[in-house]
Amino acid sequence: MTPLDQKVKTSFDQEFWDEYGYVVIPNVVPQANLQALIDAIWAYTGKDPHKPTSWYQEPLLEGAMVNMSNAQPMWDNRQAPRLHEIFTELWGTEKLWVVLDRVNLNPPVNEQWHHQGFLHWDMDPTKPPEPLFQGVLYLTDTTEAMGGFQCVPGSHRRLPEWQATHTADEGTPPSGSAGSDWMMQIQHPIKEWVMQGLEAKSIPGKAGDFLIWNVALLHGNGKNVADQPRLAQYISMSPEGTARHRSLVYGGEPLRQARINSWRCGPYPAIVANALGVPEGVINPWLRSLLDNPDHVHTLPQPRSTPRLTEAQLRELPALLAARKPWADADIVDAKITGPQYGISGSFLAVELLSKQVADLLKARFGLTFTAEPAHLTDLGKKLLGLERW
Ligand SMILES: O=C(O)CCC(=O)C(=O)O
Repeated sequence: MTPLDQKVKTSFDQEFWDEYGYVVIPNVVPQANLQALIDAIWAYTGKDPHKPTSWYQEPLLEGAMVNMSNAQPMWDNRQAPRLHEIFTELWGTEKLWVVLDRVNLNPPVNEQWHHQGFLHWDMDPTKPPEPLFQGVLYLTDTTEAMGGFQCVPGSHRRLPEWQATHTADEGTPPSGSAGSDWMMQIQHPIKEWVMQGLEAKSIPGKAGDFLIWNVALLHGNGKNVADQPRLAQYISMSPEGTARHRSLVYGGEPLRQARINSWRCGPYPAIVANALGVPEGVINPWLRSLLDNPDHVHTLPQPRSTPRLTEAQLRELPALLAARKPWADADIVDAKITGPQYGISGSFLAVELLSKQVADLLKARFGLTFTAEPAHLTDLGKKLLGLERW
């Protein structure tokens, strides 16, 4: 029996879940947590909720995703006991790890931001779905027009029908289409088949609502045609010792260490960002780009606030980094390679490890002082991370 077959769920309407493939549970975290995370997202991105022009500055990533992962308010939501109760019911075990996922800030479309929304699966649609659950926490009241979560209700039941009547080859997107990318924004044969007679629906919600969906549900987020940005945090849990990356990954001890490292190194990108005078959300893609192309070290991101480093230190920094080559350190290279196996946290880990190396270099060379306290974890949070075992 898989967890999906269990019929005893007290948190939500089982019939609705079976029929539509998602369910909304209200008030899963205290309202104060929501505001703390909203403030943290604005600070991370360097945007101002009251200045719409700032919403369209960098970082503005595909899907309106924001790559923050270890901020204290994110952990405060992840370790909210109510959320753990819900996933305990779903999985039939309390021994869970939380997915080290990210947040979303989707501003209204305009001439700079054309996000039309997307629908996709985070699984291989030619393979039978695993009993996996994904979740999104609404940080603000979100109307249908705001580009929040959208899905094709019932598509989770149609997908196995497609699989029963087609071969995997028939699911291959035509060459030249973007159907094989994870967003599946353009034509994809399985998506088209599954959607016949069904409709995409935007799911509105109140601040503090938690929407859980079945991994087999065609889902994504929408086009924001309102006047306020959509803000949300992705939260999911899977059994201890696993991560979610298209399918369930059993990572054992290396995965546990990677997760702990990610949490421990979580404060360092902000330290580097402050040293350079840019928001953390701008330093993140720059550090990420060094992993692929170290030549990017010669172009520092433009300061947006007063850097902690002096002008002379900033001038010296590229040559210093080019000589030290922290991106070539074995643990960083390893984290980059193994990233996909660890789900989203793996790709973050390489950046976090790199930022620690850079911060340590700034300390050794320029005497930069800092404290790097990882997010505070409750007893539950320690288990949900893997710092302590269940
Ligand atoms: O932004 C959303 O609510 C949907 C996110 C999504 O598609 C995903 O996490 O896979």
